[in-house]
Amino acid sequence: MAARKIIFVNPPYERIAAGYQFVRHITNRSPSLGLLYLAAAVRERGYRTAIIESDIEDLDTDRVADRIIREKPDYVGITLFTVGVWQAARIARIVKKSCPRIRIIVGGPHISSMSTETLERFPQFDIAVIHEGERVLPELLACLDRDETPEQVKGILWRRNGALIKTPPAPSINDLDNLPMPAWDLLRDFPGRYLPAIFDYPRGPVATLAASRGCPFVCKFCDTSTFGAKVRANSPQMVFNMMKFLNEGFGIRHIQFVDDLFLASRIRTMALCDLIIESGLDMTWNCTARVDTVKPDVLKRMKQAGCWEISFGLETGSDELLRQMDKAARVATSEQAVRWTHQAGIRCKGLFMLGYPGESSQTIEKTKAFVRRLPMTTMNLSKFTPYPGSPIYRELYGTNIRKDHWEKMNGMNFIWAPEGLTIKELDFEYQNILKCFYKQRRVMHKYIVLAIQDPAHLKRLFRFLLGFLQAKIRSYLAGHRGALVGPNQPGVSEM
Ligand code: B12
Ligand code: SF4
Repeated sequence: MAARKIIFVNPPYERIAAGYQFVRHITNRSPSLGLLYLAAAVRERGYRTAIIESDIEDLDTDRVADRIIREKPDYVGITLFTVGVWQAARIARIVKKSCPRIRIIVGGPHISSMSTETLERFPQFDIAVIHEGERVLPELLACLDRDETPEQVKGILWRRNGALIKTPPAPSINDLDNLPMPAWDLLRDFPGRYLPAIFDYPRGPVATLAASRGCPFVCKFCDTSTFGAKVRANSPQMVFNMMKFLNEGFGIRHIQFVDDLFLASRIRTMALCDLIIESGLDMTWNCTARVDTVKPDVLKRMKQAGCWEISFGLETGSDELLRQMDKAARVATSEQAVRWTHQAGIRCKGLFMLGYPGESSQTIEKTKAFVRRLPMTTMNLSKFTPYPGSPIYRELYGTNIRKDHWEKMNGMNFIWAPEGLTIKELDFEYQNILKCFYKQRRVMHKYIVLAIQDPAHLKRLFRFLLGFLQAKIRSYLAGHRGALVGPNQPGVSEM
């Protein structure tokens, strides 16, 4: 029997407004690390496999579906963030209509908390894999290959005669070092196309890595349902091996660590830094850390080992709001961590959130003052979104499932407003907070230095500006008087 085939899909979820496609030149183009791990795990068992990164390959739902129908795999595995569910459902519907025998399997952060609701709503998804997939998926496929029902496979939700059956949870993966390395070789044009957002890295090419999984904290806005509370980690040697493999095999010069808690263990961090320093590996990297895990001595070693930037979830300038989010840290701790990082010569990126329950004009003013006085190099401000799987989702909506909002859950839309503020006011303050930070001369200066150090940034900026100009000209020629419009993307109503 010829080897069975599975195509993995990261569906399109970019919500770039019609007519603004040129924005793609400066946005994040990171692949799904989850799909890279899954593809490696099934390939090891003899399956033929491919990965479609829809947004990065510039494919809309119809073109993704066409490609799947052309390649006629036995299985399709789709990774789902909440924001991508509707587009994924559209792909699955088209594929099923043309090739009903193809099994559609879904997994990912959205499925870890919303498996039942999602399979109830979308009959075109056949089976859901809940939580980590590297061990469950090969077992599930082996069972389906034999035409057996998968009731013995742990960690899935499947359909039997129209009813949904959930099997007991699969054990979490503790021996991360034994997983095969992510299958970067399956990505089309890796690493060239897979850049983070402009100015978010010192020099390309760039790849993402996770050195650990899990987080024991329960910040109320955060969805930790995929990996749970138990922290599991790769050994420092394995992380180092993966960095070296990427450097020697693909010429990668910068790594973005995507762990929730990169600094969960000081011992592991120091050991990894020692390995990098001793080997002389010429790579830079960035990671995310909690403000209460950094200390000057660790920062110093991290800097020596190539750490370029640390992102901190600072969220707000108000202690009261931090308390309401169940964040352990307070504004003073955040400030200390940012100053230590700055003093160590590491760039600092502040991750903020606007519109959390309890936000008010007073807390917004505190955040503005906070972003002005911190020595950060860059900041991200997301619009508060109650993601399914986060404690605040249950608090705000109870057991109501707000499927109507899924499409907007990308941190760039306010779908909820705290008492005393309207969404219009929040949108206005969103711009103001960003201006408070980005209009500072020292911030602009850092961006100019970065552009000079790596002109690739300037090239991206140039393409963006050129695209903008072309879009404007097209608009005038079409009689739209400069307004940027284009064909609409399929929406919820078209499902
Ligand atoms: C890196 C990252 C990104 C990257 C890359 C995203 C990507 N494509 O993977 C970028 C920066 C692009 C990104 C963007 C966003 N992100 Co993000 N991101 C992460 C982060 C920090 C790590 C993801 C990761 O690589 N994990 C490691 C890999 C190995 O795990 P994994 O992808 O989950 O895959 C495993 C399982 O889920 C499962 N699985 C996954 N897919 C499938 C498919 C099948 C068929 C099967 C069987 C199993 C399976 O098996 C995999 C292996 O074990 C997570 C936090 C986290 N802890 O996961 C947030 C997280 C996934 N992001 C989140 C969000 C909300 C977003 C945004 C929507 C908004 C935002 N806050 O920025 C945007 C949307 C992007 C867009 N295009 O519009 C939320 C998702 C919540 C939700 N319910 O949707 C998370 C969980 C953060 C959080 N704690 O709230 N993100
Ligand atoms: S925000 Fe960070 S520390 Fe808080 S629960 Fe999420 S991953 Fe853990």
